[in-house]
Amino acid sequence: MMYDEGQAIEIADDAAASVASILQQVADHKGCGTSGGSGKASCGSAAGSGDLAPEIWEKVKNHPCYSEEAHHHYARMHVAVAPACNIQCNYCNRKYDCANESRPGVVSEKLTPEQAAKKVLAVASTIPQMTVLGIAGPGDPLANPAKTFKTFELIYNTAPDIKLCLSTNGLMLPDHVDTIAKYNVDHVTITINMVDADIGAKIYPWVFYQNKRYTGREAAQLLTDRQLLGLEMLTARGILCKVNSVMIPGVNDKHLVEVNRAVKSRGAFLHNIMPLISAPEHGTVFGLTGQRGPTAQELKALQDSCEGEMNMMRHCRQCRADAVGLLGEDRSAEFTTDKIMAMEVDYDIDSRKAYQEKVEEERQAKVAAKETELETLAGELSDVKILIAVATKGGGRVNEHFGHAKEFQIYELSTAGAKFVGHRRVDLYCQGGFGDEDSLESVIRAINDCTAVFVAKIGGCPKSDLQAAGIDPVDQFAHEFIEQSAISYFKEYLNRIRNGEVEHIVRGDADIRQGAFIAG
Ligand code: CLF
Ligand code: SF4
Repeated sequence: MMYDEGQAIEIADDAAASVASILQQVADHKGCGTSGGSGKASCGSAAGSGDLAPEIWEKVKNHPCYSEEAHHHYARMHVAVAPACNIQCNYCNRKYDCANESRPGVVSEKLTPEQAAKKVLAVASTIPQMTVLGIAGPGDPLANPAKTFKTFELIYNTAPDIKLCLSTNGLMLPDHVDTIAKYNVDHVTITINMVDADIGAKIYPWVFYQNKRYTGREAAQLLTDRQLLGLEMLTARGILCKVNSVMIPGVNDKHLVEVNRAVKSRGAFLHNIMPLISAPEHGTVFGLTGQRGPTAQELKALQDSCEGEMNMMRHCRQCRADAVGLLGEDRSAEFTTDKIMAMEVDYDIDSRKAYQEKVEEERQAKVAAKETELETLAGELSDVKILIAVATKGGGRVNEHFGHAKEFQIYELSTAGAKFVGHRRVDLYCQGGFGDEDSLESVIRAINDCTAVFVAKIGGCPKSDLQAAGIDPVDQFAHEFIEQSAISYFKEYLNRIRNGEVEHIVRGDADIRQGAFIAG
């Protein structure tokens, strides 16, 4: 199926004007169909389209990064067509993928644009809920503009139902805004770690721009100026922008509140504050100097403090540059270059659409179930809040065995309902059919701030160790919807407090598992 390019761009221009005006309202604190009178536009994370303008909802409804709710149902893929980079970040070792999106230590298989296009069509025909193609490395996509835009052009012309997404350090962004708009790249992420060059000089040793190498404060000033200009130009065109920031304790952690304000005022839609992942074996400057990353509660506190200002992304998985699948899973090994080249591709837009309609039905059922359960909480007066960890394979259901979980999704429960607040990667507890005690200890440390862990199934051994650690293992909601189950559990928890059966304890902090990020 081919697009009429002229017609598509004309339509896109009209829509862009409308979206730009909505984004301006967001920036002006007027909100875009705001909820609760906060003036903050919601990313439709829980309530579906209800709290978003229709133009924005169309853009985010099946983008797994721009809508927390969509990430339970829709997948994205990356193609690693962009090897070069034009800056140096102290959290990056250039032997590996760009750490602005990936976790450190991951190496992706590089592709030509033609190989990448074949891969996209192969994945789209195998995984019909794959709705977004992102280019996020392994270097900076805009330091490789010919390969990046050739790939987008090929997909724009052959698979118009796939949303195009780009992630960049922003240095070259102002030069490419027209081309980004021309290919309907409707989602752009800029990694902005500072708006103050003194702080920037501690993060970026150099920047290479127009055949000249800049260092120190001058490099950081150049980078921040270009990033903010690029952001303004994109939002003026109605292109949805997300800002990624790496939280580096003692360097930019307090400053990120200022970054949040600066990007919100320029119309950014979403802010994704990610933890620094730093270990000596990554070979990065920060890894070698012992710069630590934040704890789980430090990260959550910063995200909570910025949430009053704008939408916060809390479900980022710091994906590799050739990631494929739902955000919590990695199916890249099924789509290596050898396998793709041997694959028969049957790209059928109608069957993809039919499949996605089924996904929407399930999604609506989930939202309805949550809302019904939420009504039963009405009138509850309590300021108790707890966190729970959930083992899930996707679909918004409690459907993973404890021993098979590679990550747990974290929900905060209160009388306001169940809110997704993050995830914790863990090492597999069950290896070759046997539980591993060291892994169990690391899992407990990763969810130590949680009152309960919801699983589809759990063995006797880990169950008693979790109970000894004060974490309630819950398997009564196997294969049920997560939020509905969580609200039901919370009501019962409040009852048990009232009856004196449990004493509510505010739990401590938890580890962000640095080691769990090293493997792909
Ligand atoms: Fe990829 Fe990034 Fe697009 Fe998503 S990822 S280019 S916006 S399609 Fe998403 Fe992955 Fe986090 Fe990126 S979870 S690392 S935020
Ligand atoms: Fe590494 Fe990405 Fe920074 Fe370039 S922009 S140095 S690839 S983290």
